[in-house]
Amino acid sequence: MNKFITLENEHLKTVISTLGAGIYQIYLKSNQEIPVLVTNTNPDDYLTSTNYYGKSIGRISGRLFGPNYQLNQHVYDVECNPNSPFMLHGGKDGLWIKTFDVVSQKSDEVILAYVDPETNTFPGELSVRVWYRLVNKTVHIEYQAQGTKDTLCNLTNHVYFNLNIDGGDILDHHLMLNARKYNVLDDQYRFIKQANVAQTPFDFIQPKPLRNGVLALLDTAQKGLDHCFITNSNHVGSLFDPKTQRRLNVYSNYPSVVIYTHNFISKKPLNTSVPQGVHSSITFECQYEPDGIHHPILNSAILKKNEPYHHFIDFEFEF
Ligand code: FUC
Repeated sequence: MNKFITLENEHLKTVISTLGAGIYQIYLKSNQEIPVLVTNTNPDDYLTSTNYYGKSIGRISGRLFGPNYQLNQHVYDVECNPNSPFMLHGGKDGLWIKTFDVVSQKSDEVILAYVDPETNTFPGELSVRVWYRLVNKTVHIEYQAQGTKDTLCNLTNHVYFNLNIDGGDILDHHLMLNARKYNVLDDQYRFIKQANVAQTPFDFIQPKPLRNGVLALLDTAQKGLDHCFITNSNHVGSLFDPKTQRRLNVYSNYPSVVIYTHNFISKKPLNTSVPQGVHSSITFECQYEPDGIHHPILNSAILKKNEPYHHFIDFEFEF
């Protein structure tokens, strides 16, 4: 049974769900409580949405292509999504749909835990802890995991940001990414090669409005940004809304980030006036590169038996 848990300090209020160890909403506390996440208006829709609003994603994030992968001379079958050549975001039994236990809780922090059982796709049990902590104007996320066998592990969070939800879509938000390379994808999202962002719609080395980059990709299979950027700093990037002067700075010790501009529709009601949520918001899915096990140039996301997995993502707000 899911529980919603509210964390609060003098600057932020955050609503956490035990189902999917997710973030349902983040409020900036100024003269009013300002929501900055696009999400389902109905909490029940949020719990089962395959747009993964705010959810913790794992064991793998992004697409793991089938029919299988090899690890330690053993071939593991990939349980692909229906009518897909890949598993997306851990598949139908991914962490996004699992109910986590509350291990400890204070007014401004909570630790959630879940033990993911062995499956045909993922060897060994994986003990996962997700720690949410409010520190001044930062939502701090820590992922800890440990497996009983060598396995794949690539955990992230899937919140959709809009710093001015009442202002419509995010195409006039300014994005900056500390990333000089991105992963080129084919129409099925298979990794093709790494390429420089310079002089492409993926060049956000200098902050610029999202509009031109997103609209230049409308005719692609991705219909906008839905790509992995190779970051060259713990400061992943920043999002700025010129109308409200609000800013989000993202920090992580992951080597890459998938940026997704909500290019596909939501069939369920959202807290935005943008029709079906298209381009209403943007994710910063900090992670290892998707499908890395199949491409030696990428990080494989292999977690060795009993090796500690420890990553963080910080969402720091200026307002
Ligand atoms: C796929 C992913 C995106 C996002 C969306 C809900 O398109 O590539 O990153 O998770 O699903």
